[in-house]
Amino acid sequence: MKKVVMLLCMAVLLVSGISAGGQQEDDGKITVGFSQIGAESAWRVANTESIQSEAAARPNIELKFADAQQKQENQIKAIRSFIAQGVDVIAFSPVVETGFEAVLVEASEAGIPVILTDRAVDVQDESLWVTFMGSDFVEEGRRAANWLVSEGYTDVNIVELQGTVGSAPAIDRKTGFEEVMKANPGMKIIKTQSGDFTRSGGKEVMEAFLKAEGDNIDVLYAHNDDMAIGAIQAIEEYGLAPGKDIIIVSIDAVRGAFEAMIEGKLNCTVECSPLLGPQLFDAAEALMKGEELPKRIVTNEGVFPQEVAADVIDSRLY
Ligand code: GYE
Repeated sequence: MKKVVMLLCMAVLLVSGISAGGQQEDDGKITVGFSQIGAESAWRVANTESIQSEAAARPNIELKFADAQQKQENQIKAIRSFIAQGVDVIAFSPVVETGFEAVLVEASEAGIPVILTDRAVDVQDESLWVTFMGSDFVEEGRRAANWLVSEGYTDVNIVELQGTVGSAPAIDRKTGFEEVMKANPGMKIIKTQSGDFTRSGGKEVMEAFLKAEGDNIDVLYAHNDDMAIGAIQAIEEYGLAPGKDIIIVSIDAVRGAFEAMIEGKLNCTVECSPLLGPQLFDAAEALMKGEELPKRIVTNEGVFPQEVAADVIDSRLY
């Protein structure tokens, strides 16, 4: 009898000691593999901080964090390595929308649930991911355009700094903005190009816009604050006053945008919260308890025009 009990105990230990991928010791923790895009913007840095600090604050969470340095191939490699390590949950913020199907099928075959944070993927089989948490980027684009309309900037030449080509926020922020433009035919986009969501990209592309169009530009719409901040520098170097000669609206609402607004150089920022850490680990814990998650978890966000910048800057968390 003793022998049988011992054997049983060993079997239980063996089974419980091996998780989905079969190589991991079970210390009662939930292991989450997270593939981050990189550190292209202040938004992304705040997003990483939110995820890492929230994981550190939860004793039941073990985070395996991988930085893809803006390369999709690195994200795919990281996800494959999470599968091989047998993590409990995979989470990632896809740099672009397409091209993730194969690796998501591999995760699904390994029985590992996938949570999308911040950005969506474009896959036919939506059961390949459990939930997508993050902002409504189309709505952000609408909000940026609606702010211009509400200020009377409806008969304007606009230049647009797009985010990373093929990324969900670049595609959606353009769509939302153009939707509002359709109802306001005096709003024209005269130049549009990607600045890859970086300050240096924003500056470089704005320099080219100014070279081509100069005084013809009334408004700059930047898909994120970092590109707007880079563009502000280009506008000043060109000899125009950002925020006055060229009206600027951008997205994210990071601290740098509030500083630029207080200096009168940026006119409006549309909020996009990077503080997804708590939501992410709540979802991972719920999954491990066998709970059902909503397919879409949308972040709550606002719009901040220049007039309120000084009043709210101290309450900003990123
Ligand atoms: O707006 C930008 C970042 O995916 C919402 O990525 C995110 C975007 C954010 O680089 O600053």
